[in-house]
Amino acid sequence: MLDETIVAIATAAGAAGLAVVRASGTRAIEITDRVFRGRACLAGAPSHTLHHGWAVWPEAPCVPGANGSDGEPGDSGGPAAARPGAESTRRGPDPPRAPEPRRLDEVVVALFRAPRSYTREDVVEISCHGGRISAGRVLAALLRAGARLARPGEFTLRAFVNGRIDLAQAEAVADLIRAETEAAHELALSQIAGELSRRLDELSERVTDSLGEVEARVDFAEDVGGVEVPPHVVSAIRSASAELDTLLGGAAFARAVREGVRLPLVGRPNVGKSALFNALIGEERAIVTDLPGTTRDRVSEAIELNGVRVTLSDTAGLRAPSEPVEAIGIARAEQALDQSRVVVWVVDGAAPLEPEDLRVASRLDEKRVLVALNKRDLGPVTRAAEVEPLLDGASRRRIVAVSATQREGLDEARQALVELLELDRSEGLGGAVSNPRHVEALSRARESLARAAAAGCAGAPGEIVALELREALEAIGEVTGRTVGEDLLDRIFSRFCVGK
Ligand SMILES: Nc1nc2c(ncn2[C@@H]2O[C@H](COP(=O)(O)OP(=O)(O)OP(=O)(O)O)[C@@H](O)[C@H]2O)c(=O)[nH]1
Ligand SMILES: [Mg+2]
Repeated sequence: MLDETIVAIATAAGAAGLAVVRASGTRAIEITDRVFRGRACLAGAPSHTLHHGWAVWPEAPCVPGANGSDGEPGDSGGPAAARPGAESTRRGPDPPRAPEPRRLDEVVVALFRAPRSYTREDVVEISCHGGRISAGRVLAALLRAGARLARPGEFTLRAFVNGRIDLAQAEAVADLIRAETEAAHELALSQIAGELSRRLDELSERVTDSLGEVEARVDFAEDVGGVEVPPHVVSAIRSASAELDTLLGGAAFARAVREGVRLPLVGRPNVGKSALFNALIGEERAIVTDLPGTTRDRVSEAIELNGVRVTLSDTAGLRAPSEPVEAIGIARAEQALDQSRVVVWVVDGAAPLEPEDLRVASRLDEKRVLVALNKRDLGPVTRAAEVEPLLDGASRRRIVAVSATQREGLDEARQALVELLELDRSEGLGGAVSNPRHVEALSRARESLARAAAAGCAGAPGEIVALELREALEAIGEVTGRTVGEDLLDRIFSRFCVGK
């Protein structure tokens, strides 16, 4: 698999100044030479160099020296074949020429020789013109010349397999490309730079040290005095577990940064959900009328709160539907409410609470709820004190008086959302865990460490503690993609030097 040379268009399709076609593998340079005509063959060129020329359809392999100044790109006169006089003054009579290959585009080739490249293999990046045709032509030529089309993520996979980056860094590359906010970008960048990996490596090292001590005691019980786990090892395990607690403590926020948050506005009809939705997104997107039952379908729009992408959705007012279309809209609103961990419950603050309000309130258990007491410009009728007791089941709540139409209280509402969603973390995102796969694996590691510490503390046999520590290491290794096996054994023997 790794001996195949892969190619792909690395840039997005469509009209653009440039497009880049990338090749990686042992034959990347040789294959590119078949489709490139510049001053000289790439085969003899040093790494990290740029070469201006033409991409051509690969009829014949590039022969060193045969390129000469042929087809020097950018010349207004076109290919050198059209200027035989210039050739003959320097080199004498023209040799018989092969037919000129078909030109595909004018390009610049960047050459990166292994191992100083993205994949640690020979890599060639061909910058051609953007648009629908150029990159496709260059790609087709490279395929014709012997490369294979890369699968999604295969360049990054090779960077991982060849040991340039670990698995967490490789996954962060995908996150970076998908990032829709500055914060999501910053988070992915910190992971690519290896901040999370370094924290996990350091953690694994500490756990491996503890395991080394425990196993050595088990294996050489007579030499080191018993199989019980000494207190300093138990406390080392506890501190590793605490480190994972900290790491996972930031995971909810980091995940929100990575994936964004969905936030439906719910409530009975006519309380001003659509008006508030429009006010928060700063656009008259949803229809607002004084007729209850105006909104039928869900309308969504994203805003950014503290660097997190929050997708608000306006929903149909919750009540007993009067006709089938409204019933569908209400079913969608109920679905949005049930599926969301956090909601904005809009209440008409200028009117008494109605049975329909109470029915909405009864569906808020276990949720984080921002109550928007709307229409505050009309004077308060329903106050926070009346709403508060209805939110007993909610996991977190904030109540804010607003006026959607007068644009009042919106900053307080946004701030309340930031607090509700815990987006107000002051520490940076560097090294945070955001990927659910990582969160799951590290949660398992934390549980194993907690069990290991508890077992060690209770005087359980070292084997039990070692078992849990090994599981913790394996789980952490799942994140970075590393394994322990061999070096664990090395560590045990190098540290204890029992000498038997
Ligand atoms: N005075 C005042 N009127 C408001 C305010 N917010 C909304 N309204 C009015 O209340 C009425 C209903 O507003 P909508 O936003 O359509 O209410 P809704 O909750 O989306 O209603 P449905 O879509 O029917 O569920 C409209 O006439 C709005 O102009 C406010 O803050 N102050
Ligand atoms: Mg509406």
